[in-house]
Amino acid sequence: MKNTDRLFALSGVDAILVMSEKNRFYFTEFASTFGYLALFPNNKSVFITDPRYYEMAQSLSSENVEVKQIENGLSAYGVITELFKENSVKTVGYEDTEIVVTDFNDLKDNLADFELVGVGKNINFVRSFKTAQELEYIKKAQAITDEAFSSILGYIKVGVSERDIAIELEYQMAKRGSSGLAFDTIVASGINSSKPHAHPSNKVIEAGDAVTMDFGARFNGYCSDMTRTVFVGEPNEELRKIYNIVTLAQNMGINNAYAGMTGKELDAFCREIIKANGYGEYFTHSTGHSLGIDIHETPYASMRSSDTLNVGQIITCEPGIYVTGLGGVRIEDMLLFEEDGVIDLTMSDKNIIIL
Ligand SMILES: [Mn+2]
Repeated sequence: MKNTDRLFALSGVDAILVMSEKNRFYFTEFASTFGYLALFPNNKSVFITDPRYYEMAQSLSSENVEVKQIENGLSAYGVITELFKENSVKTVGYEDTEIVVTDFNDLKDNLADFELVGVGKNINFVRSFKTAQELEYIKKAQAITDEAFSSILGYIKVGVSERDIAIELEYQMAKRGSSGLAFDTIVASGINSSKPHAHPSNKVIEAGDAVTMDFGARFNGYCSDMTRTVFVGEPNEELRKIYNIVTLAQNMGINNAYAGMTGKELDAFCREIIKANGYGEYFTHSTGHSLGIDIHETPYASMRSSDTLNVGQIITCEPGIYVTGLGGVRIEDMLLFEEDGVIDLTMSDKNIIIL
């Protein structure tokens, strides 16, 4: 069970009701499709679920989580209300960032005796500081991703389709222990590579194509994310130039990243290089995002981001240049902020690869 002291210090409520699957998983590391997690100050918590999970959830008791069962036919809110009253709760934090309107209306009706306070942003903020164990999972997910990339290079050749490459990448990640995809794999070749988030199609690789692959694995519920662009046969002069500018921009971001900077500053380090080389208008997305259980988490690195990038947080650095009719290049690594700079969690080579 995750320590919740920081969350309560930020939120100033008597209890927090966690309803979303991902946040239940975050706090407990117990995967369930149904349940409520009631958090109280001083790391006291109660997991409320139905008979489908009750027996499995007993493993949580070793983590000092009390497990309560909703009896057949009764409502979860009955159990929750009783629990809050026993604990003299007046204010209840809820996930305003996750809950849909109908569930919110239900929540208001059923917990009318308590004052409801949105704490979703606080949960997201706390989640952005990775624990040693979470970092281990993310590093393992990235190691799987790096190995899958090395293994795919011999497979990419003229005549193989984008879909085939995506399937092979996914197979190689699964074989190495990925429990699922961090997100839908992107493989974009030739003129398709000018679309940053193109879906893999039946287009086959042709000589001279840029092939951009953006993909990630999952390990124990945690994501990795990397992008590489490789060339099949000699790229034309402009694509080669673009590759060098994107590499330079990404290096500028990585080498100048420090804890305490803003997401806007990190974005600017990459963006200015691309602008100075005449491709400013072709870098059409932001520089990076954090990740964890979700593939996109706070903090963000963009032109508008006022997020501070702190020790213990992760951010991707993924500049790109996309020219319609020609193709595109993106290179993405995951960075971990430490006291004296960043650690690049992505091991794959960034020197131009011509297959
Ligand atoms: Mn990404």
